Amino acid sequence: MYVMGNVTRNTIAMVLAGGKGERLSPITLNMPKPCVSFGGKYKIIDFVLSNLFNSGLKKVYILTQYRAYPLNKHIKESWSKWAGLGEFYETISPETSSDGEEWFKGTADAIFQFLRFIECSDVDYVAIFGGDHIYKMDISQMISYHIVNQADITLAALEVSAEEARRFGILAVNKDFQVTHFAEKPQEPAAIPGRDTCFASMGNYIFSTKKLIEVLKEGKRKHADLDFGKHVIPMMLEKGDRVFAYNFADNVIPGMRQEEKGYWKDVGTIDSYYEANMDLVNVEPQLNLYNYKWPILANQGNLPPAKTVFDEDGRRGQNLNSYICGGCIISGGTVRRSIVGSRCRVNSYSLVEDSILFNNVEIGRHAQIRRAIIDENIKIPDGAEIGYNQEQDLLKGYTVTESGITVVTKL
Ligand code: ADQ
Ligand code: ADP
Repeated sequence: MYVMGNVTRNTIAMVLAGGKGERLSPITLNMPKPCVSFGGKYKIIDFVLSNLFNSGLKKVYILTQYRAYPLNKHIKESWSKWAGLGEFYETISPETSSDGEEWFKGTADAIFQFLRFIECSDVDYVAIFGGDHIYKMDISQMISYHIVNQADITLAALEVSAEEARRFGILAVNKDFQVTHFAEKPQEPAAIPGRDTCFASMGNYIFSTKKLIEVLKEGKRKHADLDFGKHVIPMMLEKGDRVFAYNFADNVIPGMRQEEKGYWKDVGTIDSYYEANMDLVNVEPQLNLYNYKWPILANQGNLPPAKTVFDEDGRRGQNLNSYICGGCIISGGTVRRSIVGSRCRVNSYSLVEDSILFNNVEIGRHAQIRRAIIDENIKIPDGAEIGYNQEQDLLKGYTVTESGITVVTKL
């Protein structure tokens, strides 16, 4: 078998982090999806970067495009310090050349524009991963699998319901898990034989370097907007390249609990994002962030501890079944089943239930908040009610989702 250090040292990673995440609007109006906070102190991109880090893969380029600034800042502040000799976490963005502005036109085009980084990297494998998902994965197992199969490309894949399948690349495999068919976001997704589920691409690929260079050059001759799902994978299948699926359900990380097996969330819509956050404050969440054998790294910040205080009237500030981040002061208010980001204040006689507060939110006295997401740096006035009356919330200019989650952003 392959030794982990050997395969991961022979691999560089390119993380695609430029997507707009339109379905998460208005949360993504000022933030790219990978930079949206999750679980209070994390950003969505911290999950894939932690997976790479814990797998021993520390040569990482992060490709940014939409609203690149907050992402650049986050990588610089939180990730650059984890790099050692010859290792790096660096963001790269589209460049303007004398030929005019070269915006990335598709996921594979984004990689193509930085082909020279790959060509001079002297590694045999390139891991191309999305920056948009919440999951834990030992990527070295997928690289070993790729090597054993002598594959040209390996796609990470998992079973999804037929309703979800239209949003993904859907594959069919033979008994050896060699991919026989691939369709990007098909209208009528083909089910796994004998089941009512489909096998979906997670948008995470391991490429053999030589093959990647070859197919990108060839693909760019035909498609200016070269995309992995739309063009590169179908083209490789047509040419008879060795395309394999890696079954995510086979991945095991140290300290993993049974409920966590196969956990992978797209968090692409407000409702799915909200649900995945709320899972964390369950007594037995599916995603366990307290497994120190597979830590999710984040910006530690230099913040004082969270504090709860009795106010001057003797009202007890309390947190029940919640995540409260550093620098928060819960003073005479009550927080239940909620995620409270760094540096928030919850003032006397207020109630925050089943909600997500981003960083630096202040909840005024007597305010009542339920089933809401409050964007960062917002001050909720004294006595405000949010999440109790949808019509009122809409009148105030807030967004209300189909399942009744109210999103408050700066207007
Ligand atoms: P999508 O997620 O719909 O499908 P896309 O929107 O292209 O594909 O995004 C893929 C990743 O690339 C995301 O992480 C996004 O942030 C990033 N990205 C998008 N455009 C970018 C750009 N111009 N520059 C840098 N990064 C960019 C893909 C696959 C499907 C698969 C799903 C799984 O095409 O086959 O099923 O991912 O979610
Ligand atoms: P099990 O049935 O124990 O899950 P299998 O080896 O039959 O094990 O399949 C493992 C996974 O591979 C399935 O859960 C499914 O996601 C996927 N799979 C199996 N066969 C196919 C196929 N023909 N096309 C697409 N996906 C498949």
